[in-house]
Amino acid sequence: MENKNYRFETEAIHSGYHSDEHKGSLVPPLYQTSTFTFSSAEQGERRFAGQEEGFIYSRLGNPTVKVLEDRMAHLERGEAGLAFSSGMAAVSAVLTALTKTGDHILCSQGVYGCTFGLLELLKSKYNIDHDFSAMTSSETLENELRPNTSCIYIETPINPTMQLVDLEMAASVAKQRGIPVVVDNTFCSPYLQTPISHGCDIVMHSATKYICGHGDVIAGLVIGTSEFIKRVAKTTQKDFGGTISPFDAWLLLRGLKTLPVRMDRHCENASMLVEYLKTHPKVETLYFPGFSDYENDTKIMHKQMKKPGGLISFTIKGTKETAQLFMNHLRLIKIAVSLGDAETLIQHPATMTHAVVPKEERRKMGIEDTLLRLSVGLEAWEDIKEDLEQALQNI
Ligand code: LCS
Repeated sequence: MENKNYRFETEAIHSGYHSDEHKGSLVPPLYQTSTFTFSSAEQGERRFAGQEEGFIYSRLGNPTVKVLEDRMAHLERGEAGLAFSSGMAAVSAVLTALTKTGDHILCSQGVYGCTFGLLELLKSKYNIDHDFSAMTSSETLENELRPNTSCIYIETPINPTMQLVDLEMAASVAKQRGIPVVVDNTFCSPYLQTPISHGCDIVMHSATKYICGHGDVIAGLVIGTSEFIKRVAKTTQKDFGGTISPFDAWLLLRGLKTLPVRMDRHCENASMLVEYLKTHPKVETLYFPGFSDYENDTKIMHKQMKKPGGLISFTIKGTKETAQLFMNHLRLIKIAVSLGDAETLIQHPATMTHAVVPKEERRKMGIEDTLLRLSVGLEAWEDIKEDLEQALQNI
């Protein structure tokens, strides 16, 4: 594509790919190969020494994967991107690149259950400590930073409680201390939020979700400065080896083309369902950016998000068993973890995505036993509503 800045919808289809470099193929070709041949022993030596550009071995780089990495860097407003075999491979490569034994990570008040598990593992095995912070103001955030804090790690909206963190505020505090802010942008995708344009340093994704959009890939992505991405590519990605397969990268490129169209529909459907759920007598509390009681969330949403997104969390009046009974009555909506797919999915965080988080910690994060998380799909919203309605009538 020519060197011009197009709008997001156009960049999602074209950026990072030049068909003239690939025999005119409209779609980026799938280089399903583990390795690349050298024309001579000397060429192999030069490539390994970094004296000549070119591919070596698909764990170290692959042309299909490179298109995905360049496209995502563009969409996230970063300098460079790196693709991984899962979101957790991306999180662990970033956190281990940014820390050493004795360091401390300051983390948003909630995170995905396996990210919590990774933080616990880093603490018990490598003495890399962490704290959770509500991050409600620059004063509280400053007070919670320790001399050995080596990065701030943020999910916004937080999985699954949907609280928001003010990215500009976090970035300005971190800048004064010279430490990077890492943002897990999985819930928004770059269509709804670009943390780098709010001063944050590193963005990561579980690409399994909205980036893929079709529920058929597990993958992760990291975007940051060229210097940081190069460092991760040569260390915690290359040596831990959480590399994406070329076919999965190819599927993600296909998914990305429709990201804006899909996100608009996810968001429209979610807003309609929020309207329905917010006054339902069997729903206790609803968590959705702009609708929740969290202090300042509406202001933060308008500042950094294009739209509130496609995920709704809510508590059911009753007990854990009432919540489970409700799930069991659903017919169209599937009981499954993951999110961002065409199919509407529902899950019970306390016993599923956040079951690894001890009950006391779950409470602090706001994950009650009656909390459910709905990933609103692309079906007709009326059909999703009717399914919710009949299941709510049955409890
Ligand atoms: N970050 C966030 C915010 C996530 O929601 C997940 C997975 C990950 C990272 C890890 O990505 P993965 O390795 O699975 O690609 N979240 C899940 C969820 O909420 N339900 O199932 C998986």
